[in-house]
Amino acid sequence: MWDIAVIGAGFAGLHVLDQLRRRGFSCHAYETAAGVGGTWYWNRYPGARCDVESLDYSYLHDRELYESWQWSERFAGQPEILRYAEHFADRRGLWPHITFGTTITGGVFEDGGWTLTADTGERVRARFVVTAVGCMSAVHTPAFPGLDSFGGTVLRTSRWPAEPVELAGRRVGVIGTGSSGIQVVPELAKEAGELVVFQRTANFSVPARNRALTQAERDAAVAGYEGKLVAARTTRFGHPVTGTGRAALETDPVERVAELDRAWARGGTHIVATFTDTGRDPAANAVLAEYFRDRVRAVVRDPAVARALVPSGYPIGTKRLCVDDGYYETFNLPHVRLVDLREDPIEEVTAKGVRTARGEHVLDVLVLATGFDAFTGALTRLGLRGRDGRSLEEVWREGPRSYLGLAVAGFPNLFTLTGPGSTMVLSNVLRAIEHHVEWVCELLTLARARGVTEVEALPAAQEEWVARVAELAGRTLYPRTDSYYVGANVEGKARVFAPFAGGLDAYRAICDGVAAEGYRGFRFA
Ligand code: NA7
Repeated sequence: MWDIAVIGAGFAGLHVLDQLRRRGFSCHAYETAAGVGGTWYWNRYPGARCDVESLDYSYLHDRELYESWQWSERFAGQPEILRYAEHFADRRGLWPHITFGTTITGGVFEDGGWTLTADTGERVRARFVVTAVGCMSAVHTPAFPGLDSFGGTVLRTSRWPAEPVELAGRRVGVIGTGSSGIQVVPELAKEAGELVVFQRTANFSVPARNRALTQAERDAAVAGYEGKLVAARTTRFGHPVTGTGRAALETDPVERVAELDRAWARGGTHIVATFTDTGRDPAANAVLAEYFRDRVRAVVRDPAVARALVPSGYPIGTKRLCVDDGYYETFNLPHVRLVDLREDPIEEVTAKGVRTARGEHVLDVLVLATGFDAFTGALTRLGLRGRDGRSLEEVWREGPRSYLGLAVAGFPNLFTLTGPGSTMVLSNVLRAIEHHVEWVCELLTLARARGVTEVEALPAAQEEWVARVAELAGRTLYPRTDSYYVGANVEGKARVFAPFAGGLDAYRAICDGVAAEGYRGFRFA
């Protein structure tokens, strides 16, 4: 029996596997993919790029790695981030401790440990299980009638083939205009003979202004390493995001636009932090939203297309802000068409293409950029059953319930890195991962020292946490909008805002307090 089984070998899985091994635990990881990297293994679509800057989207716990790794671009692309994950696995000698091509599909807690079962038929015994399955790894394919009958090629951005896809001159359709769709569309337009973009909800998007990093920038990041460690503990996102410190509604309108112009010219998501009130005050939010809408109108030449691309009906920031490279410009190209599904909905996928209310769009390739069963899907799909035999899927039917996002009452000896109820993608996920790994490793080390063999979140602590997460969400504008944050993209999923919205700094302080009080809210046996 392993001391600990780790599920997943993305950034969280690799780090926790390494830290546990360093602490002398016997442990092993199981991974569906044929390699490490998680998100960055699967999402190989052209244009896939991180929306957090490379110098922040890096492990910090390994100073030497931070100082030696040379990111080439401000926002690294998927191939480079995957190389980084592989480099980390090499450096720490993790490969022999991971079984690839193996998906955990079931687990029961019995005789003081977990018995996991895999799709390969393998059975794994482990005292503890740490899940590192990611926030957005469970692919969600909407039930488009006739999808199986399509005679061309169906590609998913989240499962893009490793080998090059021949698209030159072909008729390509893309369903979905979230971060993935918005990144892939300009790249597909470079090759496709014809490109049809099927949009259900227009998103807010900001230009990345991606570019090569200079050696001076890399050196400055290394020189600022200590500061980054401090920021990981003391900032809302885990890295500094500086705005003007002023409220939009208290700033002169001309000055307001000038500030936003500066942020727009710099590129990236930090623009949403320009003013202090746009995340909570609907009137301030409307000012920011209108600024974005004007940018779309200024680029897109066809007024009807511009109207459809202009986001409306929900506050900016309540769906994840997209970061693009020439997305709106793409719609000025003669071979690119937008289909606004609000006016012209999809009726079915046919053998030849996609039929909307107004007619059939003949395609050779259909790209699905339709997103994920976010936050909970990857966990509920593990088929874990708790103490009373109920599955996580059943227990979470009305929404996820966790303590600190890291443990679930009734599921002893289970820790869920970046689980629902933690800050997840509302913070720099690398910073969240490093915090969770350190915290869980400390707990496990203490448990071992005390001869504890069972650790479980108490129901009362969990209820309190669930209420706190809901209360914090209620103070934001997020719950008003249909998004994956509330599970609205998955038919039949309970509408619950899953992340802890209080910021990583506050979250960490709470976790520190829990640990300082002898892991308050946990039962040790
Ligand atoms: P997202 O952000 O969930 O985007 C999915 C897109 O697919 C979005 O535009 C959806 O429209 C659209 N969608 C989903 N279901 C349908 C149906 N049934 N019909 C038409 N269109 C549909 O996933 P991404 O992969 O783009 O990004 C995920 C995260 O990865 C991102 O936030 C970053 O953190 C990186 P909707 O808006 O729901 O109307």
